[in-house]
Amino acid sequence: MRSMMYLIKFGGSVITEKSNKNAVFKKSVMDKLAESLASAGKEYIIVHGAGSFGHVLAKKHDLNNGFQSDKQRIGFSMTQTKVQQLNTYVLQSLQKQGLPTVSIPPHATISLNNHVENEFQKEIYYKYLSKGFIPVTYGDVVLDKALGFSICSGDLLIESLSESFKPEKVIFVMDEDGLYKENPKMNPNAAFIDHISSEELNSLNTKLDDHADVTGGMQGKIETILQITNHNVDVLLLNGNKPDRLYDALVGNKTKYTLIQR
Ligand code: IP8
Repeated sequence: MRSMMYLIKFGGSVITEKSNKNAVFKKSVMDKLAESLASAGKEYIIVHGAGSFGHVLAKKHDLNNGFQSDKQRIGFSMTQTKVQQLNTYVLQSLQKQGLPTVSIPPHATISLNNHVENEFQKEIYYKYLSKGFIPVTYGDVVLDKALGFSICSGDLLIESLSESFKPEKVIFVMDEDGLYKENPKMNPNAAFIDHISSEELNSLNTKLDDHADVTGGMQGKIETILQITNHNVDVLLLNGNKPDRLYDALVGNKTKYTLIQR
C-alpha cells in the first residue's frame, strides 16, 4: 500500500498528566514531538490516547460497561467533548509546525459490538491521505451495538488502521524507553530489549504473570503489538519524553527503542 507512511500513537501518559484528576495537556512535550514529525518529513496517520481528558470522566460515569442509566448520557457527552478538546490541542501543536492535520473523530466513523470493531469507515482516511493531509484520530466514546455505547481506545484504532494501511512501521510513543525482560519498576536492573521477534515476545508474554508488566505500566500493550505484527507490520516502542528519539527512529539514525518484528 503506501510505502513510507508511519502510523504513530501518542500515549495518553506522554501528552497529558495521566494520573492528574484534572485534564492537563503536556504542551511542551507535544510541541517537541510535533517538531520531530515535521523535521523527519514522512507521511503519517496519528492516533493519540485520552489520558486525563478521557479516563477520569469515563470511569466516573462507568462508560465502558455500556448504557445502563439515563444519567450516563451527560457523562458520555462531556467525555466526547473533553477528548475532542485534547484532540484540538494536539492538532494545534502539529499545525504550528506546518503539518496539515485533519481530525477524524471515532464517535462519527466507528461503532463497536461488545468492545470489538463493528463498523469502521476508513475511506475518509484514504481520501485525506491521497490529498496530502495527515489524519489524526484518538481514543473516544462511541456507539456499541450490544452495549449501547462503550470506549474505543487508541490501541484498537491503531490495530485496525495498521491492518488496512500496512504502514512502514507502527510507532508507540510512550513514557518508557521500550520493553524490558522484567518489569523495570520492580527490578531496576531489568534487561532492556532493543530487538525481539513477535514469536519471542509471545513466549515472553505467556511466561509473565499479571503483575510482571514488562512495559512498566501498560498492560494489554503486548497483545496489541502481536496483533499488529500478525498483519506483517513492524512495531517500534520509544520514549516520547526524549523527542529526539522519535526523529532519529523516523530518519533511520541509531537511537534507543524496542523493535518488534514478525
Ligand atoms: O487512552 C481511551 O483511549 P486510550 C478513550 O487510547 C477514553 O485508551 C474516552 C477514555
